[in-house]
Amino acid sequence: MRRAAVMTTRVIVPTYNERENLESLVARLLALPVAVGVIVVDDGSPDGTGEIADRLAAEHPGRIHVIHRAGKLGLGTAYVAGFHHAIAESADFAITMDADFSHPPEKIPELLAKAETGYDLVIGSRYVPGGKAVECTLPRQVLSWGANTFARVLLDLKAHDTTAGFRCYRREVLESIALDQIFSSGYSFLMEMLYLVQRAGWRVGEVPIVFHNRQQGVSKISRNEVYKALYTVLRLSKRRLVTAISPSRRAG
Ligand SMILES: Nc1nc2c(ncn2[C@@H]2O[C@H](COP(=O)(O)OP(=O)(O)OP(=O)(O)O)[C@@H](O)[C@H]2O)c(=O)[nH]1
Ligand SMILES: [Mg+2]
Repeated sequence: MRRAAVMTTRVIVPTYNERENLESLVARLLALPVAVGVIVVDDGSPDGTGEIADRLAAEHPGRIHVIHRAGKLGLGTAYVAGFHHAIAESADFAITMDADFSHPPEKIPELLAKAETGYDLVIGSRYVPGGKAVECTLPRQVLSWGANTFARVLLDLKAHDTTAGFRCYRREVLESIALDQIFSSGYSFLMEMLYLVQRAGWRVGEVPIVFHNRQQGVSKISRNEVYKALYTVLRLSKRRLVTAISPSRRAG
């Protein structure tokens, strides 16, 4: 029988120089029709985002938790820090999203509704019917499409938006994965995590979203991150191949 108790949700927002966005994002999150707690993971943003997060936490006791890290340690490890906190708080669901409004907060109830129908990971997706990316430059669209296709083909990923940072994870999924052993520390963490989730046999679903390019603040994605993503996909596909042909696997 389904549990009648109210499910608890934490929204993890990694931030690095998001002064223009954080306060209005938190306001939109706290105004949602579903109750969510917010975990901000700030990497010592030079623009004072961490102090804004502390003020918001003081203004909304019990709704916002701030994790301060010493410096820019990467998006992937920021997610992991947030996941550990959500697990420690026994949250039923942990949602990740960017601070720059690329991911519409109002879609959160839909992500949760889909998760509650039996999906273990739900992705807010640009690449399923009804989803799209707007206001993005052509090079950015090509990069995103290329990275997605590359990862889907080489890693046999079933989801259509493999690089999306807007995701809802069931807590058990996070508990089943050795989070601290994930190799990728930056943006390619998203592909690696999706690969691990699918390989573990969890059910992955997608909800269409309209992805808006960042309006305020500056992008942190560098050319280096793109090379790292390429490397991540190649590394994982080699691992996949080796596992597929290893005799112990075939015997088992
Ligand atoms: N804590 C933390 N957050 C980060 C780090 N790098 C990026 N972020 C945050 O991760 C989210 C995604 O970063 P973005 O710069 O928006 O990257 P993007 O969405 O791929 O690129 P643009 O939308 O073009 O800016 C934002 O909320 C950033 O502030 C990091 O090293 N540490
Ligand atoms: Mg962004």
